[in-house]
Amino acid sequence: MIDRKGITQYVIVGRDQQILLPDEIHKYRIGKGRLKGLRLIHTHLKNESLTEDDMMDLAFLRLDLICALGVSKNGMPDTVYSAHLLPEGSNNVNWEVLPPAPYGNLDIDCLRLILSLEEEFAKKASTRKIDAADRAILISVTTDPKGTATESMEELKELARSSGTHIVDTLIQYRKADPRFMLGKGKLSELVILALQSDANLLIFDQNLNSSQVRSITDTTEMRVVDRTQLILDIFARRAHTREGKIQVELAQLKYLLPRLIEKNTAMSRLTGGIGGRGPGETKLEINRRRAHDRIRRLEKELATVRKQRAQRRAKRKKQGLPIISIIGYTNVGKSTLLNTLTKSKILTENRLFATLDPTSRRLRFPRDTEAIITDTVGFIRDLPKDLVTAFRATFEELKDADLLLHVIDISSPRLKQQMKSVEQIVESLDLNAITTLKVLNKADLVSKDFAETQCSQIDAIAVSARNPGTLNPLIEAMEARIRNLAQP
Ligand SMILES: Nc1nc2c(ncn2[C@@H]2O[C@H](COP(=O)(O)OP(=O)(O)OP(=O)(O)O)[C@@H](O)[C@H]2O)c(=O)[nH]1
Ligand SMILES: [Mg+2]
Repeated sequence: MIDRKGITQYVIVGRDQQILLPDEIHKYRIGKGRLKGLRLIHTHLKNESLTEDDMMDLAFLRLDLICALGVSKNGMPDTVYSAHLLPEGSNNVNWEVLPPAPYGNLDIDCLRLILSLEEEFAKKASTRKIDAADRAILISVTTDPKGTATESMEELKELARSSGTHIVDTLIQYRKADPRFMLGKGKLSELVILALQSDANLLIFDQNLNSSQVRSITDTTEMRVVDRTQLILDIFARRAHTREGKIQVELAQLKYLLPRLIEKNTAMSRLTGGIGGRGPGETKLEINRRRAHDRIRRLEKELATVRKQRAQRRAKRKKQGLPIISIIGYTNVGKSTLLNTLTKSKILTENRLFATLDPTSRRLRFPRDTEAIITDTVGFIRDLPKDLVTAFRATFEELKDADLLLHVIDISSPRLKQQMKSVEQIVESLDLNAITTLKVLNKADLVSKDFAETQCSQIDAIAVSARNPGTLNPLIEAMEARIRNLAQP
């Protein structure tokens, strides 16, 4: 067993089949959310690769790395087999087996690998708060009328579902928010019992909580507590695939978490974990804050670089001189589906909130040979978290390039009116009012023809079913007409 400094800490002699690890190893320093600080290097006398037992040791001891040195027939070192844990495995595999390497030709920068793994682990601990195995109770404390409150709860349910959480119960209390516990004291004790009965481990609040509320509720219920903003941020974190998307989301998360950092909070343990001792006289909280600030600064720098590339692409698109049509709308209304059908593309569409995070552009050729660029982007939601809007500023800024906005609305949603209003508010706050907008009522297949017609004339919109290309002609004509209008001096 070798420590981070490369010093041998334990030498263990076993039999050909097995080595017994002494108890002390289990007690060896182990930090929360961190790896053990020890690599286990052992021999495999028949030059066989890593076994299931090896993987168990790797996982249970949270070893930095496990390595088997294969021995050749003539007793010489042969092949080196190694593996390490993964912060986020795929398909239930939570480790990575490195390619076997000949002993004489081994090239692993061990320390660097381990430190970067630790950072990843810690990042997961700090920013990912929700797990597929979580059983959540959704809670709303509100003075809104019943209709508004239940609709907001429905949306919270969809958000929770999109984050992969299992919802075990919901609870609405109609009252003014309690400054300490959000809920009333009596309701809170009811909640504790409910949680016990339903085996819940996570509380999700529809209202945003301040740090002292988070702490009081956590202390009293002994459950994890998350608010709507964190839930949205969490979904974004899962969906971010590009470098830019990832940086933007982590920035938003850090900025949201920073003022909510509390002394006892282990949520940011990453930031104290790993290398570098504490400075003189600093509390853990101060270190947490300082590291969060440092990381924010680093991410912002990196983001600036990534954005330069985006700006170049954007400039190139502008140079082509083609009109730009941007699809906007509430999340999950069918924006990406519409882009796919219009341009015969295959970008990801899903019955989940925020399936799309990264903007996509495609060329669109109209029947009368007009050409345009059509773009799809991240969906909107009521009370879009401020830190997210800031982090995604560049993505939203691009909307300003649009010559025409397609505002897609889900006609089958019971929350159609509120969703439209939220989108209009966001459009205004992003300064996009001046751009010509075409309203599109999507998912018309899910409602009666009559209803679709009434809605269309009421809000001056065109009904389509984005999944069905046969329904798109009126929309295509309307788009082409507007685009041609623009071309006229
Ligand atoms: N019935 C019906 N379902 C549709 C239609 N258009 C889209 N959908 C479904 O609605 C869901 C959301 O579609 P997306 O295209 O991913 O929606 P989006 O607006 O891009 O959503 P986000 O990217 O998550 O904001 C998917 O399950 C689609 O299959 C339609 O015309 N009719
Ligand atoms: Mg989409």
